[in-house]
Amino acid sequence: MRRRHFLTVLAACMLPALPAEAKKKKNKQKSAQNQKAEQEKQERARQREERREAVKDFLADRDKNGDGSLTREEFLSGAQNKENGNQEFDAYNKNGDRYLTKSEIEALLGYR
Ligand SMILES: [Ca+2]
Repeated sequence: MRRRHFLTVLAACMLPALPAEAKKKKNKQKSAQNQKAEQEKQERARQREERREAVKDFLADRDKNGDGSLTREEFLSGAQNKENGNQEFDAYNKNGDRYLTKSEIEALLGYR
């Protein structure tokens, strides 16, 4: 009887602790998830920045009028081989207009 009483008291003491522990564990999981999400977000931002820089570098000596896109003439000015350059321009000029846009240049640089 005495032992049973002891166990009842012990259980009563432990009960409030259990939800608190569970909550702590949940919070820990949540914070790990948040941390992971934050890391992924930072990684995406880093990749975006890397793409942006790569396009900027690619445009730097080619985009003569600085409009952020390349005409065929601008594109060919940086090409070693004009014939290959023409084919490359056509291959990456997805919408067939007169320019390679930033997203088309990203594709050309292997980012899409
Ligand atoms: Ca241009």
